[in-house]
Amino acid sequence: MPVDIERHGASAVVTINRPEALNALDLEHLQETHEQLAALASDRDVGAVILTGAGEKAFIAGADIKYMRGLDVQAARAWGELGHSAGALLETMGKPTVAAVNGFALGGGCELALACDIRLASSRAKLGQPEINLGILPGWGGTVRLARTTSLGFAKELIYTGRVLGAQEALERGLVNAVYEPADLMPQALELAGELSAKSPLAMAYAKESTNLALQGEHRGNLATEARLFSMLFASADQKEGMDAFIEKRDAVFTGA
Ligand code: DAK
Repeated sequence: MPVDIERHGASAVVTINRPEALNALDLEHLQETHEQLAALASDRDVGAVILTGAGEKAFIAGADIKYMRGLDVQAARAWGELGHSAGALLETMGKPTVAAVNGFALGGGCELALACDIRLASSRAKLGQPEINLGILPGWGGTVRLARTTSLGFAKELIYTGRVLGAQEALERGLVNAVYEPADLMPQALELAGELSAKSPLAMAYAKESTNLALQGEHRGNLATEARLFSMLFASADQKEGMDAFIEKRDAVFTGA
């Protein structure tokens, strides 16, 4: 299969399966990734999604350069839109998305990791936006999301030079949330996804929706959205359960109601 899906309880692991090309995304793999993400987004049994790459070397070494080489303007536009749409699914689906960056995350690979809510990296990971060296620019959201995740000045440095970072520097720059030994990466990602899946799905979806607004749009409007989403949660059974559990000194059991 071009993309493997594994369920671990309420967590789904999406693995790009093309290790012979360092999981570079050609049309088949990108389309399948997109389809699988769309299906997981609407699956109420899934509480969190982990994105990773097959093998020990790569997360995703980018869009497939050999495929892209021959694209004309129209095909490049459709290709760009498909990548954007995959990124938008990761960024906006109403459940947390975690990138388990197990090796090279370059170009479009770094961009899909940036579209995830949280990035965990192996100590062997290498991240960057080397598109400038191919005569193009990051086209799946990298120019925007890298600046939002790190800083504008650092994003410009990486995008203009194409420099590739090790995991430790990525951590220091805020590009990844944590770094683990390679063998510990997936257990840690599963533990985090399991923890997030146990929260109230509605509170999680609203928390994600509101937090996604943080660095864009109009400040007062964003605060108003937060207040509206906050108050709507008081119509949920999970809000009562969460507060009852605190008062009764027990763990909450959320149902999504
Ligand atoms: N595309 C195609 N094949 C790739 C690939 C890629 N991005 N990355 C690796 N491979 C293939 C290699 O060609 C090689 O295949 P064979 O030659 O054996 O058939 C195999 O994977 C193993 O790679 P290497 O032999 O090169 O392995 P090394 O360990 O020596 O080097 C490396 C690993 C990751 C440093 C190197 O493979 C590398 O530099 N790869 C390219 C990384 C890169 O430049 N990534 C960015 C791609 S550009 C758009 C929107 C978005 C985008 C484009 C357009 N629009 C809006 C239209 C996105 C662009 C990108 O992602």
